[in-house]
Amino acid sequence: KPPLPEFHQEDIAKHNRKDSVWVTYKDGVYDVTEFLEMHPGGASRLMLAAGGAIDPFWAMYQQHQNDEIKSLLEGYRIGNLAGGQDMSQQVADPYSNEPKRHPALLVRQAKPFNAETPAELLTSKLYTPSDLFYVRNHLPVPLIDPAAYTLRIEGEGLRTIELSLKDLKTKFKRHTISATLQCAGNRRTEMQQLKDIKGTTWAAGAIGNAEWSGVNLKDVLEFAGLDDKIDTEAQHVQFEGLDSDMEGVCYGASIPIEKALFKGADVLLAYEMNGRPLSKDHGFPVRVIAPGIVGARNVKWLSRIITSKEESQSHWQQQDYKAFSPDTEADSVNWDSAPAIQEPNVTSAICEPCNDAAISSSGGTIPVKGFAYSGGGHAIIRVDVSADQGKSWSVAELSSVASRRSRAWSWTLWQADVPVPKDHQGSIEIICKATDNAYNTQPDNVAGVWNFRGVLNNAWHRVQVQLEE
Ligand code: MTE
Ligand code: MO
Repeated sequence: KPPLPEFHQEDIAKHNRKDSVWVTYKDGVYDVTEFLEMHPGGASRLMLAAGGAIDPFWAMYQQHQNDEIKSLLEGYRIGNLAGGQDMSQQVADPYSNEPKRHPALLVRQAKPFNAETPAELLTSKLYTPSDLFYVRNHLPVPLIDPAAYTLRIEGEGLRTIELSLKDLKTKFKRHTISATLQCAGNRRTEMQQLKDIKGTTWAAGAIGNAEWSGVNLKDVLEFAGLDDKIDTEAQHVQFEGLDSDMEGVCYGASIPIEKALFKGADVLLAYEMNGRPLSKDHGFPVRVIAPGIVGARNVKWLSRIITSKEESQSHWQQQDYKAFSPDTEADSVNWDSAPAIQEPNVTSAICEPCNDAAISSSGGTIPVKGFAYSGGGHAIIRVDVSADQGKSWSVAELSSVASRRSRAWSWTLWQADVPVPKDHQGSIEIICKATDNAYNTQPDNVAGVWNFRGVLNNAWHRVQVQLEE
């Protein structure tokens, strides 16, 4: 404990206005007034803790608990809590009820839980086993009693209704679709290697494909009275989850209403994944599956659906999950200058061999496997693979779940036998790129698509391998 003045809680509590912001952490007192505008989560988030302890906030958002942030905070220390108090002792862990997880998942952050599927397990099946499917949680997993669960539906053009889980299962036709979910931050590490990015570190495994069953969102909206041929002013469908932060603010997102209503839209309120009830991590008892749309809009633990003139005003719709120019910086960004990500761009990745693998070159070719995916229902039409820096390309063999025109919601798995370049020096780079049915394809390098949130990285995917005789 540094030899600094001691302060009582009552003194600290007075420093709760923007011109003087004090907080405590463990046994320390900090004047963070100057840091306020630099807080990555926004000044208003930090103001919630002004005049008091940040320990409960850091227990919720444990991404704060690293040496870099702790030493940044120490730089603002002005004193110690009187009487040797340590506030962290009084905070309950909001993550004490988390479900058990498969040990093979690669955990990128423990609290909230974020974990991806290991590359070598990703492409063995067209459907990713549910317990190996990546998990992306922003908050603790909510505890939900399925018998007490209700889904509220309201908004423009609707009468307000509430449906139980039983209502959903018995009053509406059951639909099953195959669809891929991918986090917008998938492949962020490649961007982080170029230039530092704050955000969950993802290799290429924040993606998975599953069979989802539930009811059609369109059927439920119509049941609540929506008639899009008449006068509805609804332009967006907002979703809210039952997971919430310390102020009771829940996870939320929205999709444009046409995405829910067009013929063949296939947006589900899903209660099953791969033929079994949803697991806790994947949204039990009901989640949105908006196929062809980025993971963030597929709201889990669904509690409310609101048709509206407006998009969701949630942090994740308005101040996250948007991509900007490489020169746009976090502290000066105008969030309103870019639309929320909906349909992700075409991407692909090599899953086998993995980076730095030692492989035999004796057969003259290298077997390469991976996935490709494009948003908006675009089918993958081709994947090209090169082992000589793009001088020559092998066309991969594709396999995918059968899909109808403009409704290719599932990824494509691929494999290719790529010739070993004759002049190799013992180590080579393998590259892949995919093309979708709109002839969209991938950019060759990360630099041009780099953005400070590290989203939508779809540069050519590259792995380095060592060749052995
Ligand atoms: N829904 C709620 N309620 N809370 C969340 O944190 N995360 C979103 C989305 N839905 C999230 C959510 C994000 S960013 C992604 S990528 C997907 O869920 C991940 O779904 P999964 O964990 O089932 O793979
Ligand atoms: Mo995500």
